[in-house]
Amino acid sequence: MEQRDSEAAPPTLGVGMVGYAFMGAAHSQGWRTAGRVFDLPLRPVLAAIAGRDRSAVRAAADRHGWAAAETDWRDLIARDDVQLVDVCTPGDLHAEIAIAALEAGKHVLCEKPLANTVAEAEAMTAAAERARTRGQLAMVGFNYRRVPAVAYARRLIAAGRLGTLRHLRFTYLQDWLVDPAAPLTWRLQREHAGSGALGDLGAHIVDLAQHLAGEPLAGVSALSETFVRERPLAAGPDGASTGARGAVTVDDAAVFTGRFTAGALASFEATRMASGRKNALRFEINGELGSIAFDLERLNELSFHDHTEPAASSGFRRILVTESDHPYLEAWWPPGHALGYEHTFTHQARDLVEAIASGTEPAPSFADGLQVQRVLAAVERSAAENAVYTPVQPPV
Ligand code: SOE
Repeated sequence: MEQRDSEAAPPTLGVGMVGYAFMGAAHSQGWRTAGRVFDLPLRPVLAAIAGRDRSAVRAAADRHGWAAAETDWRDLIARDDVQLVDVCTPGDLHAEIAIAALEAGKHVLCEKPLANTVAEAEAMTAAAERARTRGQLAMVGFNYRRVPAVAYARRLIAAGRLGTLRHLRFTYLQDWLVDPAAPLTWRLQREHAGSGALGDLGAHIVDLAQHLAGEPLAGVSALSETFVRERPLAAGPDGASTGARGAVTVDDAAVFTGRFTAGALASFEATRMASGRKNALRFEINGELGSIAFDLERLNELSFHDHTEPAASSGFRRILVTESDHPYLEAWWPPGHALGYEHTFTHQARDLVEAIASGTEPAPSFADGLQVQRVLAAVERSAAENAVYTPVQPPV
């Protein structure tokens, strides 16, 4: 970190990012805007971005505002102007890059899910714990915690407004794999993605459920399915289809139930086969004193039912989460001037920068990411055992 050169300019935090596809673009936006929207103790500087293809990574650097481009992530980690490494690659590279960055003395932000396996996530968490003793921090990118309405839901639950929780109902529905002609990208290959809808979407809702409940899941029971088992290989570099096909080696959908230690029951559904649903992350949580409901497709709103009110006039009411005392909103627009998906990445960057400046553990930590990974592994194990009981006719 550089020294302050005047009272007005905070010291800088050099960021290096590996990967520049969808998540790379989203994280770039977060790093670009966080220091302009919030008064941060450190000013993020987009120092360098890494990717294997020289011209593509240079184009990404220009488009997203990175000062330099590297074609080897090891060179990015070695740069003196990089103090934080942001890992936005497919899951199979998370562990190697994150551990190397931590061992090189950098802070790390890693996209979700933390890893492809529990063993990788354990190694990453151990590396993060060692790095912590040297003052470096590591965070996993579960960005939906940073939707203001979700952060406000957490506040209501923590303040006891729902009382003891009984039900947590989560779905995350997309439809980009409904078409059997959709190509076989890395997200459909176990060696790259670890799992399918489960790791990609299920990881988000498991993290949110545990975050909102304030405790980890104690057990799960699951079913999963790969509805389309073979797909055309992604087109070659010239864009032309090769005609070849390959096996889908991950789940298209996972449905599971869970139990929290304090007694609440949870249900989860993660699928990329829900025709008509684009990015529908929804939840409803019912407690003895009230309920909340949220839908990412209406992300500025939170529904709240206060069950302590007289029954005749109570019911779900819509809270427009755009007031300046709602989470993160102090820095944005006047009430009613809505936020969107991309703001979650600005909030994520802000929270990590503040944690680094104050030396406090960021959340979700790698240990939180490992906990989610353990739940995903338990879901896969339960689904593989396929303990489905056939309804039996009562004896006559
Ligand atoms: C793709 O399915 C995806 O981009 C996920 O990888 C993200 O984590 C989710 O936020 C949106 O959908």
